[in-house]
Amino acid sequence: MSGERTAAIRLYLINPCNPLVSLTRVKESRWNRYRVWKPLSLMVLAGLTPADWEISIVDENLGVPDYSAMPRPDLVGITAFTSQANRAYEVAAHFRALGVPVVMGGIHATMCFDEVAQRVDSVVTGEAEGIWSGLLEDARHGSLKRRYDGGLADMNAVPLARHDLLVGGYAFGAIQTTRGCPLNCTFCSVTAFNGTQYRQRPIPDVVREFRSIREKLVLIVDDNLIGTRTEHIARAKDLFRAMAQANLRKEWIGQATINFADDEELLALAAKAGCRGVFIGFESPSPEGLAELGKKSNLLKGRDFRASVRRIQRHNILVAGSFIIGLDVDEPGIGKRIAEVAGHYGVDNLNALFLTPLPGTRLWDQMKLESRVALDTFPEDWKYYTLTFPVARYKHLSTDGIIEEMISCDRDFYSMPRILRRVWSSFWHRRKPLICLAGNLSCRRNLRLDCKAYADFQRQHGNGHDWVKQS
Ligand code: B12
Ligand code: SF4
Repeated sequence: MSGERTAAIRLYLINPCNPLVSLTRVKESRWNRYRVWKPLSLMVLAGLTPADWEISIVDENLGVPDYSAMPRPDLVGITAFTSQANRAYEVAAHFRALGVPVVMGGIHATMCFDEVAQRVDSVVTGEAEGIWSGLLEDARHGSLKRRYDGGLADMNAVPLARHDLLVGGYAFGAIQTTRGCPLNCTFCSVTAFNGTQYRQRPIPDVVREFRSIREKLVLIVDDNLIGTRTEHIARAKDLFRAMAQANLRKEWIGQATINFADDEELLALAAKAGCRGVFIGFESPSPEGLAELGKKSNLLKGRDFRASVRRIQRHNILVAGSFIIGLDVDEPGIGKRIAEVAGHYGVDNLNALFLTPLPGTRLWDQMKLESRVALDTFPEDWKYYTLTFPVARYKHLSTDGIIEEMISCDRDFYSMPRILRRVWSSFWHRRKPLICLAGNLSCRRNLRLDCKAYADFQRQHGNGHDWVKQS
């Protein structure tokens, strides 16, 4: 872009797809529609953009458009998780070949600045609130800098996201009420990216933004919706009270640590504010595993996970439990063990993932040091960093072995008798048996697709990178 322009300036904000990501396989199961989520980062960027920019948000998860048939933009902004980096570079190359400047931001750009800087015109590291309007001014004058570092934003500066720009095609809307996480688990990027300081948006902003969301169902994307300290919980209660009082008529799901279960008033307020489901990271069935991952909050002495899950469910809130396979303490049989433990805890859904070193995490540093990052032909291999492929060398499990563990975990947990038992329990406790059934059947159906993806992966990568064989 060169020279000053007074007419509207065209900005494309793009969320690249990853063809290997099962979450978007809507065709295979209608219920997968409920797993395609809105790219909130781009709606926030749009909220920060002055009115004289004409903005189009493109979410490739809904289908890859024919960019050459679209009007030429003046500037392209791309967001990407690590698993989307390859596709992000393809999109960037397309527009750069047309002479359109490309800016990339988000978690991958922040963690892998050097790699990204080689492929786009300008890289934004950190949160965008403090630098986006200046960047747009620079773009307008044809003087984009190579790097803008937004650091951590002041939560008063977080704009209302432009929910009006992405309508149709989604089952859930999305909103954020806090950033950062007071915990610092070894495998997680959140603390490295958003900091340990737990920052909360002003409650009136959240309520106002909620009102602008069209969808009845909403994902609250916060990594840790309630926090850990007394003052965090007090704020969460205030937020839920304000949401209930505003009579938003929304139902929402969120992410929290297991301490969500420890406060009856908090649970009652969350349910009243529309909470219908919560993702909880249990991570490992053993205290040794939890210690290895630095998940201190789950190590509380005397914690009874089963009773905690029940307490949450009593408020008509579904619990989806997440576990990780591939820890140094994990031995053959871990898959079945996780399925058993998740069944014992009584979670409604189980999400088991492979231990994955994501750039910028402590796990990454450790595995790099020990030469255990197996799939390291970057950027090509980033597409496997979805947590659904074994990309590392695992201490007691070969590549084939860990895949078998994952399959046996899912097969056990999603076996028909176990699904029916869960649905019956949900019915008996007057919860939501139909939603429980649909969610479980959808996961069971996806298992077949996962097995095919593993077979393709094994064909391409074999067992050549096994740690077990080498050590
Ligand atoms: C919601 C969410 C999802 C949704 C995605 C919704 C979507 N389409 O965006 C779902 C559930 C689908 C999902 C899936 C996955 N996720 Co996820 N997800 C999140 C979560 C919790 C919130 C993201 C969000 O909306 N944040 C709110 C926005 C406002 O913040 P933001 O994205 O950081 O954007 C700000 C800045 O980064 C910057 N910015 C961002 N993009 C751009 C672009 C430009 C041009 C500019 C200038 C600036 C900029 O400006 C924004 C405003 O400050 C994050 C954690 C987190 N704190 O970010 C994990 C997170 C991003 N996910 C993660 C992972 C690993 C995954 C998966 C790979 C695995 C999994 N099973 O969870 C999959 C794969 C997805 C894929 N397509 O490949 C990791 C990513 C780490 C990494 N290095 O990539 C995170 C950080 C969580 C973690 N524990 O480590 N995820
Ligand atoms: S509690 Fe969750 S969001 Fe917080 S550091 Fe651990 S895994 Fe990340």
